[in-house]
Amino acid sequence: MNSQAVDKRRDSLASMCDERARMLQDQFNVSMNHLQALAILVSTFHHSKNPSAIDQMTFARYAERTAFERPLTSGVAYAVRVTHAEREQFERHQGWSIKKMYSSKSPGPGDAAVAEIQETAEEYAPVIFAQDAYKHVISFDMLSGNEDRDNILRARKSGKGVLTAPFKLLNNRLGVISTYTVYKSELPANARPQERIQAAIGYLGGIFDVEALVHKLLEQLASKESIMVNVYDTTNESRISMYGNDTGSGMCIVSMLNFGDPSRKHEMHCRFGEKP
Ligand code: WA2
Repeated sequence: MNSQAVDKRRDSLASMCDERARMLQDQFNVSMNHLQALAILVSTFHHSKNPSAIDQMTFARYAERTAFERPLTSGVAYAVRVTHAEREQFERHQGWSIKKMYSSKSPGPGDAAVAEIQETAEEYAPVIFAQDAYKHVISFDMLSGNEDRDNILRARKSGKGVLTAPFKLLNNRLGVISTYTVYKSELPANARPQERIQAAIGYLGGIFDVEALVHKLLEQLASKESIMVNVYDTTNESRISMYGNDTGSGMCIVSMLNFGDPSRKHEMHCRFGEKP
């Protein structure tokens, strides 16, 4: 191939990659916005009403009926803040006890620290509502898993939507969790981090099923030539694959992705597929 033809191929790959990256980013953004709206719904109809107007059945039904608004998520869940002093009364009221995540399997190297924190826990974040596909997380303390814990602490300090790196969820699928905090209604918009931490009362999480839903999204884009897409979390030096199998060599185009959490970085890498 002459250099002009190579340039032309590169341009065509770049425009296809950008189109895919923009589409993925838009769908991510739309999903995140709707998660924030769900956090406001919980604040309005659960925390600001006595008695609450939301129970698990109501939440699950509403979440299911509005799932089309969150195209990259496979479910949502809501965890509530419970202090150690409130624990007993909370458990009696719910009719179940707060459980640690990952305690059924034998502890791995990273789990000892989590268990230790848990023994002296001052507070918990048990899930009380979940979309049906994630009913199994109800009663689990989201502060007892490293990724979920980091997300919750970061979300409530910042007041913004935050993301985990891709990790293996309780259902053994690869996922990314996005978290929005629900605050006591009197928190001013310009509150300081310390005030935010104190005023947090719950955490709304969206579960992004990147494996399945990114695939579905990319499939909708027809192209003459097959194109291989990989998505990475490039926040740390050792990048984490979010989507794709990273095979192939040759021309590779990198498109930037912005998923709305400034402390995480993502990239889309595109190559032409095998010649038919
Ligand atoms: N939801 C579903 N499966 C999981 C999980 C999770 N977290 N963590 C591990 N597997 C209620 O950020 C608050 C949801 C956490 C939200």
